[in-house]
Amino acid sequence: MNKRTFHQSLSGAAAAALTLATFITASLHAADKKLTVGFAQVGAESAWRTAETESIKSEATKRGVNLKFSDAQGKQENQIKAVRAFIAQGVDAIILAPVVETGWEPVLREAKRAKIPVVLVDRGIKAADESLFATLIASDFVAEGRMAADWLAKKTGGKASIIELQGTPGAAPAIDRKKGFEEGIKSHAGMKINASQSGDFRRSGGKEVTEALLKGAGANATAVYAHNDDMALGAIQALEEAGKKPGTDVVVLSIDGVKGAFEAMVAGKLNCTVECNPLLGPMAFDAVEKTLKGEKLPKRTVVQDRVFDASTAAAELPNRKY
Ligand code: GYE
Repeated sequence: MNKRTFHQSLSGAAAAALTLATFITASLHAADKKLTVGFAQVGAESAWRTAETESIKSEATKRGVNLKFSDAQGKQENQIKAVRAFIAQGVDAIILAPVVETGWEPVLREAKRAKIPVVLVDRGIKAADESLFATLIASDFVAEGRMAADWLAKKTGGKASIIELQGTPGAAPAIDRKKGFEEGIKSHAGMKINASQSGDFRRSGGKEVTEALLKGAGANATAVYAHNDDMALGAIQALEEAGKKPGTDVVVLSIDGVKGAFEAMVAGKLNCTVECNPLLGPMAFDAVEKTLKGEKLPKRTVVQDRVFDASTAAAELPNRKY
């Protein structure tokens, strides 16, 4: 090799090394690329929801995900706007906790067109085209309603005149918890819902509605069934103000299993809560990562729940994570 060719091959090697270095940096960069995920949350109506928000936010931090968070203040139109904004910003994926079941197709079609996968958490939707979302991670609300009814039937020997406090109208957990409960009491002739109204999953709603119903169709109620703990806690206040003893005169049961419910059970004012796990962050981001890798997900993952009543509340309280 003469001097010249030696120099030439040396610079060739240098160029090749440089290309390789650029390639490695670029691929490392790609592997490092932070995911950007939009989370369209319902609002902050209950302790359950605050726990869910916290779970998603902390899991995003843990995984180094850049999370864009939107609180829709309980309004579907705000959630739709948030999803559209996420699409416009070109996020990698969207996590949606849909406030109501219907009316999602148009905006989900926009996400699909933009090739942005949507992971539904906690509440389901009604959509003929299931390809509009990657997966749904949620509890079985019909089963929760049935568990509540079964517990109440056992507790009361199948005799109860019931006030039902419904969740947000049109929301999957409100529709399904009503359905499951009604199915559960059907075989007990002595159990009847005498009054039923929405308290919008809020403590204030539970209190106001119970106050009103105690003056009317629910005057002789022996039980209050609330679609969530916050409304039950509101109902407890209303019952006390009406001179009744919640937990004793009137059996109170609800769904969620938040700390406040366990405290009320320990105080003897709430009789039972059916757990509904809000700590969905880890599962939601597992789903996001898998779907972005092109893995096929099950259309639905059911979160398992348990029934807790006053007899075990004190022992369970220190273990509660939300
Ligand atoms: O039970 C209630 C909340 O969607 C499962 O929404 C959730 C429900 C939860 O406001 O407390």
